[in-house]
Amino acid sequence: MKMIIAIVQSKDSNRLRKAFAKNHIQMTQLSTTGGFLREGNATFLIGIEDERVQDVLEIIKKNAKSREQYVTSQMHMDVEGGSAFPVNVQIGGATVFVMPVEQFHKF
Ligand code: 2BA
Repeated sequence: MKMIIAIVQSKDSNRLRKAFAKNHIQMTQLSTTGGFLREGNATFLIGIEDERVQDVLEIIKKNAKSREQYVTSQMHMDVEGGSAFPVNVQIGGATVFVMPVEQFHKF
C-alpha cells in the first residue's frame, strides 16, 4: 500500500474530488496554504493499493492544470525589506509525493 499526498490549486480541487469519487478512490481533502504564495491550495491524502497508484497519478495529472500567475509575494516583501514587486510563477498542476505505508488500520 502507498500513501499519495497531492497538493493542487484550489481551482482544481472540486474537479479532482469528483474524479476520485467517480473512480471509487477514497481520499481525505485538507485545506492548506502554500508556503511561498501563502494562498489557499488543497492537499489530498490517498491511501491506495500498489497496483492502483498509476491510475491515481493519471487522474491527478488529468485534473490539475499548470497556470502562470503574477504575484506580489509576501516572501519577497519579507526578504527584501518591504519592496513589493510582482514576480511571475508557474504553479502546479500538482505536487505529488508517493510514500510506502508500513501499516494500515481502521479501528
Ligand atoms: P507555494 O509554496 O505557494 O508555491 C507556489 C508556486 O510558487 C510554486 O509552484 C513555484 O512555482 C513557486 N515558488 C515556490 N517557492 C518559490 C521560491 N522560493 N522562489 C520562486 N518561486 C517559488 P509549485 O512548485 O507547483 O508548488 C505548488 C504548491 O505545492 C506550493 O505552493 C506548496 O504548497 C506545495 N509544494 C511544492 N513543493 C513542495 C515541497 N517540496 N514540499 C511541500 N509542499 C510543496
